[in-house]
Amino acid sequence: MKRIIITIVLFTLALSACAVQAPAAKAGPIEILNPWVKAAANGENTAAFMIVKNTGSPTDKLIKAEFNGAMETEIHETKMSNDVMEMSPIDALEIPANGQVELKSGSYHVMMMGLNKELKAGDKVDLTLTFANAGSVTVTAEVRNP
Ligand SMILES: [Cu+2]
Repeated sequence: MKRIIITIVLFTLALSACAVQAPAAKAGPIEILNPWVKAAANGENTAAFMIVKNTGSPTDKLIKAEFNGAMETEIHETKMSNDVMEMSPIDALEIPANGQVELKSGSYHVMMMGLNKELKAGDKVDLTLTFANAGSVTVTAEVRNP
């Protein structure tokens, strides 16, 4: 009896693709990773999430977020206040030198208020982020179901 065992290690490729995440956009030392927007109906509010990485120095600041598909777009933080989660706009989000900040649910996020059309899972939307040092960068974010 003859047995041939062939091992194809395709999963190592998949693993390395996960470990080394290519930035979605770059501005100087600033890299934007995994940008996405929560699906929402026309007229609703939604939020964008991502990792903002500063691969250099000095410290930078995200000072503005723009999205032309909403009435207003702001940078928000979420805080616990008397056991209630509250979010409020902030003027700037500090991105430490050689560090990163994750915008995620329950934390910092880009708030998009009053959508002028429905955002469905799979859609792509462009956001413009402005940093104090690195300048402006346009990021294409995928709409996902939360
Ligand atoms: Cu918010």
